[in-house]
Amino acid sequence: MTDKTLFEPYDLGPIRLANRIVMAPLTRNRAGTGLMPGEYAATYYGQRASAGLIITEATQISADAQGYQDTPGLYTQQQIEGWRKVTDAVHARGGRIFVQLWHVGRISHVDLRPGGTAPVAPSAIRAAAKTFVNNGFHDVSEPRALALDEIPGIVEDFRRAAANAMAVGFDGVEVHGANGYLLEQFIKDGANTRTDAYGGSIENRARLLLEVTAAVAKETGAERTGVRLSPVSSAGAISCSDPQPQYDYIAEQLSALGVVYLHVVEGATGGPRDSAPFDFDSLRSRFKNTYLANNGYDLELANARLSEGKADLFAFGRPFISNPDLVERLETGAPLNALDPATLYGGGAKGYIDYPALANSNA
Ligand code: 8OZ
Repeated sequence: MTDKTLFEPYDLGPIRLANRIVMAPLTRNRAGTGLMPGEYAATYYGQRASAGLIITEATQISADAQGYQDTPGLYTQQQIEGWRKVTDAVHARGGRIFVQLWHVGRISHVDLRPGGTAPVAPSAIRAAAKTFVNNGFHDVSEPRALALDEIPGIVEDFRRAAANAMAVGFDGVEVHGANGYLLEQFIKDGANTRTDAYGGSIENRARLLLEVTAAVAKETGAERTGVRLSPVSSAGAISCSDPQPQYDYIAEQLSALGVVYLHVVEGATGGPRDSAPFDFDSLRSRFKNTYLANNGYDLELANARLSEGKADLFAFGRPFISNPDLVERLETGAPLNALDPATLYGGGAKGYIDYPALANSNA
């Protein structure tokens, strides 16, 4: 295989991607009034449409699902209509876009929550983590454990948001099962001490993720449903005593559901790839569809892993923030723009839609 294959089309289920480079979901905290996509969101995503696939920033399935200031939702009519501008902008430039559906669970703060109520979680275990609220970082609030009879409502909120996504022109949906948020809180025993059908065994801890994914896939088609996982990440101050058998099981079950891709954060989210021992090849071998590799990839590593057959698609995160035409730059060997960390979260156009494309690029 040659380096070229990264830049050749790839068939993701029914969707033809122009290349194998995926824009990772990136939280930017720039939602507008009513948590609809912000004023510049369509421009921002449209500028990045030369990615083979864009996965949007994490997007709330309900008011209950929010944990950070100014992150968008996909549950009100206004939000739904706001996303139409984004999908249109990406499609007008020949791009493909999935929306990442999100419930933060215990990573939240009472000041953001409907009625100032406690965040919901599998168990009443507070994370030693902070969230961005009231324009600053604050400790997350003490959560309460979801009652067994509340769980179908969570599944239903994911399903409804998936229906909204398809109605507004997304090419598919990614279930956010990673980074210490609600679905991962159920999966990992450091956050889940339940004794009902959603806690304890490997099967029980995987149950909510699998129920949500099945419900989403019923709305969108499994061939338009991806799932993101982070088996060994401690993002959100979470731990898991048995990640290998837990995630081997999940990969098998997601494969049986026919999910189109597994998006795997290999190592510590945004950190070292070798933070803990884990056999990621084991997930790939258990999952029959597309494997989307994430975490610290550059062109060299992506090419190496592609030629070894270790992954099909490769997610790039921060480089896409500062390089709207990242694919062209990687393909031509052009230098990359540097990232301004000060404008990552919150603010307006600066650091969002003003990173320059190459002079001859169409980004
Ligand atoms: C950075 C800041 C806030 C949220 C994730 C949705 O880690 C996030 C996130 C990232 O998945």
